[in-house]
Amino acid sequence: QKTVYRKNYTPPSFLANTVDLTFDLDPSQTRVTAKTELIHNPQSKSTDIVLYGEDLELVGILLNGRKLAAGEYALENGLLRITKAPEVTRLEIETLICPDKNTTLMGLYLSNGNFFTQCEAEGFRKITYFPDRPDVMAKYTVTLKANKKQFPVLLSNGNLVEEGALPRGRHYAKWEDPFNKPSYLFAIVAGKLVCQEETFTLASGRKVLLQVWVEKGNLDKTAHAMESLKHSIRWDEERYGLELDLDRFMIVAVGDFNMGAMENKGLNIFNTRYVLANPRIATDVDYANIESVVGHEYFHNWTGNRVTCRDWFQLSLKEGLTVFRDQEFSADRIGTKDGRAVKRIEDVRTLRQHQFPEDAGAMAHPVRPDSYEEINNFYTVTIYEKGAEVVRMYQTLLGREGFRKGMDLYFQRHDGQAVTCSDFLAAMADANKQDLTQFENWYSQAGTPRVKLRTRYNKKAQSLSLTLSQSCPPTPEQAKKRPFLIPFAFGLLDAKGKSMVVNSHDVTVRKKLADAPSGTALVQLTRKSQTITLTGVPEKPVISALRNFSAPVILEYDQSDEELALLLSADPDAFNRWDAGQRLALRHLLRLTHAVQHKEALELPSTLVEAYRSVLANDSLDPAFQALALTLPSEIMIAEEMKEIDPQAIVQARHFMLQTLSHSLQDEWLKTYQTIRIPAPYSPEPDNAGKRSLRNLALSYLMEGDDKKLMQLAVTQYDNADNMTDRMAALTALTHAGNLTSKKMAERCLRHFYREFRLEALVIDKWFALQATSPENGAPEMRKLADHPAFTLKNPNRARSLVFGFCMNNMAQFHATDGSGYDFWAENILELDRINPQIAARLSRALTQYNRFKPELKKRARKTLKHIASRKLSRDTGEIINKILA
Ligand code: HT7
Ligand code: ZN
Repeated sequence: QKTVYRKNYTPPSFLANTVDLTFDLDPSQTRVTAKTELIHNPQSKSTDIVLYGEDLELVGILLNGRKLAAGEYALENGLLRITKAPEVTRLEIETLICPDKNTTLMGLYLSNGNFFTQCEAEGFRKITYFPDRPDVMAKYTVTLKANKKQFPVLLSNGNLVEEGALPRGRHYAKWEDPFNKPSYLFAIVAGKLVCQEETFTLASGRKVLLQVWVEKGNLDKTAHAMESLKHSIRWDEERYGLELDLDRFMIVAVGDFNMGAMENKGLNIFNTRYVLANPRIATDVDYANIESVVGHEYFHNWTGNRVTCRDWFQLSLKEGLTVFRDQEFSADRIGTKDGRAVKRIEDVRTLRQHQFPEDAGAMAHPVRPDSYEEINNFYTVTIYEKGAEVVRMYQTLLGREGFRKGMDLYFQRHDGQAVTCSDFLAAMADANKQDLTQFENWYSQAGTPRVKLRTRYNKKAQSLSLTLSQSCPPTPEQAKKRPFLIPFAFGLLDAKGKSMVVNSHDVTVRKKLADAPSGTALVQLTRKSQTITLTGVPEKPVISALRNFSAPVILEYDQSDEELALLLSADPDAFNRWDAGQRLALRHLLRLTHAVQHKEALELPSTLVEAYRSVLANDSLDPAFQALALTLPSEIMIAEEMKEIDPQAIVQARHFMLQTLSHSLQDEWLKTYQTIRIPAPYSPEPDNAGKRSLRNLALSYLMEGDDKKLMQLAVTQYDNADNMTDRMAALTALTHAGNLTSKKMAERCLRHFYREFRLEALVIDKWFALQATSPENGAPEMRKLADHPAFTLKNPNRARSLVFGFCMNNMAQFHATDGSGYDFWAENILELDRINPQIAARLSRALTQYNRFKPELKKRARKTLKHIASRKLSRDTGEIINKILA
């Protein structure tokens, strides 16, 4: 495998001015003519033109109007090289491609008979030979020609400048994008599509055309995406002063897509999952995800498109920043009492659930990686979610105003350029006249730092000393780490839970600290160990540490159950209130797991039960917050805390805690379930969604006991639901309850669900996922489901629902000691790898932490990994499997 290194970056030898593309669209053979004007880059010593190409049939090349003979260029390993090219070179290249054979969903492909493209990161080279790298930016003109009946709609980036009829039932459309862009932002769509459209007035008064394109049967599911787009446009104007720079902005939904969505300039292409919604098919979570992904892609228009990445090592420059922006957008949109905290909790949960394990495993890499074999493998939670945390830390350190100044300077300096993470850091530092040199370590070092807190209270002197020490475990190719600059926010509570004042010369009590209640102080931890002293502390306080999760670290701080219970009930920082509950639960889940392993009696202390009871009984809390506070840490989070992972013991311990909380608080759960009233008709507004999530959590706790009367509640809810959230929650509760009574009821509902929704692909995905994640179902059940006529590995959403659902979210069954789960996993990787290497490589990550599993599983996992490694693998899957085995 060829490794690409960041340190080897060299500027492109030629830059492109203009690109004029013509597509003669035909499913089995599409002809592409690419006329590119290239100009030598004074920053490069080379005079060779280097063009990338993959799976292309080259028909011919003209250079400044002259046909090149075969000996005048070299074509080797996907590189077309023209040596000693003139200073200004006009190239005309003709290629043939086969969209109907393209199952990778990169480049030009077909989905349900319509044409789509996906060019990020390196898909443009599957369309034509081109300097397919993000630092080559050009103006594109695109002409699409196709059969009119089969492909009535022809779309590309920018503005439609011409359209008309052609002989033999064909027609054409010509598009011009007024902005310079790298090839990865190029897109076309052609086929039978319809749209919902609206004229929207920007803050400046300029009018723009907004369109959401879907297949005909889905026109009743576009309203929420359109609303989300309008809210996104407004938010970016208000928060960052950024205006939509185009006259026309399109979103197109496609059923076959490798990721969530793609920010092609003016022509965003979306997985149907992040566009289509109506109450019948979409849950509250789907609605929220659609809003956030529509926002994300729209925000890329500035952070990614207007200012793009110099090379793919800088991916987090656009992704981390844009995730941060979409997180802030969604947090602002919630608008309930603890809305921003609720969003913060959800985001940190994602980070802990997915990114922390990645950072602790074989695929750990810095936010700005140093090398890769296949760039598609680096669209990771580290680049996206940890990258967003890194951006958030600038805001925490500089305040919201300081952060905005940094953003303004970033655009002022770099609009229209392809830049690096260091350029972003420099803009933040310069706009605020701060030295952020040490902050660079967040970009260059992998691994989750651990921050240890030790406190000493001196009653006589009324002083409190806090000693903060940081460390970071070794990660692949990085044994030793330099200290990070860690913004550490904290506050103090007295024994009654009242905030205490923080007095110290060592910390900043910042009024403008975003999302911090008064009394929150900020320490900049820069050394390996640092002690600060607080004075005028009249009593030994309870410390609320790392408020609002001010840095992506693991906090090591021993607090008693009583202290955690106090924080859970009284911390004015809502995030830390939630986190105290999680730490309390996690501590006992670990203790219970240990007890299961050693066949000891299982018990839950009353502190925990009572702490939960008071959260549930407290009507003044935001229901969405209550639901999060009463949701136990996941199995993966428990595993993360264990030296040697024992999946079966974890699942059993967690199940015991759920059952105990179900029994001990049964009256409260029932009361919550019966008294929460949600206005009809259904609306996905956060206020109602929050109530539904608490009500449905109560239902799932009630299902933990094998009580027929309680089970009937779920069946009734399933039968009467007027929306997918309630229907799905009831079905999940029944399917996952795992007792005989629920099983029979679940079977009937599952059959009904399939019949009712068989024509809605996204709902059938839910049907598969629900069964794949049921603790009752093992590899044999998965095989049966994989034989279902509605199952196919060719569609990534469907593959994700069943295979990923089982391998990533069904801990006990996937890690079955007989190895049946691993065998199922291996078979699917090998089959998928022939169809779609990107998706196969993602599935391969299920065992990145195999080294930490108990010995018998570790051995079995290694055998399976070796079996996969012995086969011929794609570059994508090969990189992951080999790194896991290394
Ligand atoms: N920037 C987009 C990346 C993307 C992608 C990457 C590889 C293969 C397929 C892909 N589809 C979309 C997504 C985003 O972050 O907005
Ligand atoms: Zn993105």
